Amino acid sequence: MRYIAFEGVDGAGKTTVAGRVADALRHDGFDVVMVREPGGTPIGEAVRQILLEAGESMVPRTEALLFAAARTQLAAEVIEPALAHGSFVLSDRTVYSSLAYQGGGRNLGVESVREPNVWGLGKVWPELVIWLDVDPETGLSREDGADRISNEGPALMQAVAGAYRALSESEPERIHRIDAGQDLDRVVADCLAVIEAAS
Ligand code: Z5A
Repeated sequence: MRYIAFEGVDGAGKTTVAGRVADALRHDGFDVVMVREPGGTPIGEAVRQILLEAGESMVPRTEALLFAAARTQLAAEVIEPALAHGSFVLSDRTVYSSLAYQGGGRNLGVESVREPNVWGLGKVWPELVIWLDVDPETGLSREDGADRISNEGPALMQAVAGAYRALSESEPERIHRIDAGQDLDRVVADCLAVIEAAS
């Protein structure tokens, strides 16, 4: 399994942990491509700016479709070629963020949000999802910057955390929960163990 997602509420440690896992895989001789969502391509970064900095007037369906559009570009331009080349792709957020934030957090419904993403991504779907599970309050306290979505605070993040839990129960073979409240070294070691077991 080469397309690996790092998921979780804000401040769960996705960026930090994905970086440490990439270092370990590279140390073992693997080629690793790291991407982040939204972003990772010129079009995706432009969409990211709109998503994170637009005013409060953005309606939830627009938000969901913009995330899906940025992701579709990333899949075609970066992820599919990297996987074809045999690289690991470690992604800081993926379609599972949309299912949790827009599907669960915004109440659009997981299956409604899945649809445009399936259309956009085709087969380029995360094979392994590492869900860094941390109490949303702890996650928010770890963050040093804020954006339009994180500014909405604990209620949205509790709904998102609940959505991740429900997703992990409905796709247990793909989504692996890691206790991200642990010491960082322990979190990284647990992730590497999951990846090794899935390989
Ligand atoms: N979003 C969405 O709604 N729908 C979607 O489809 C997608 C995204 C793709 C993206 O912002 C926003 O878009 C996000 C979800 C939404 N917003 N909100 N709200 P982003 O990518 O810029 O921000 P983020 O995803 O919230 O990531 P983050 O703030 O960068 O958090 P993180 O990557 O999970 O955490 P971190 O930066 O690795 O770590 C934060 C700090 O905690 C840092 O100082 C670490 O050293 C520390 N840390 C990490 N792990 C530990 C442990 N285990 N112990 C102690 N300290 C730790």
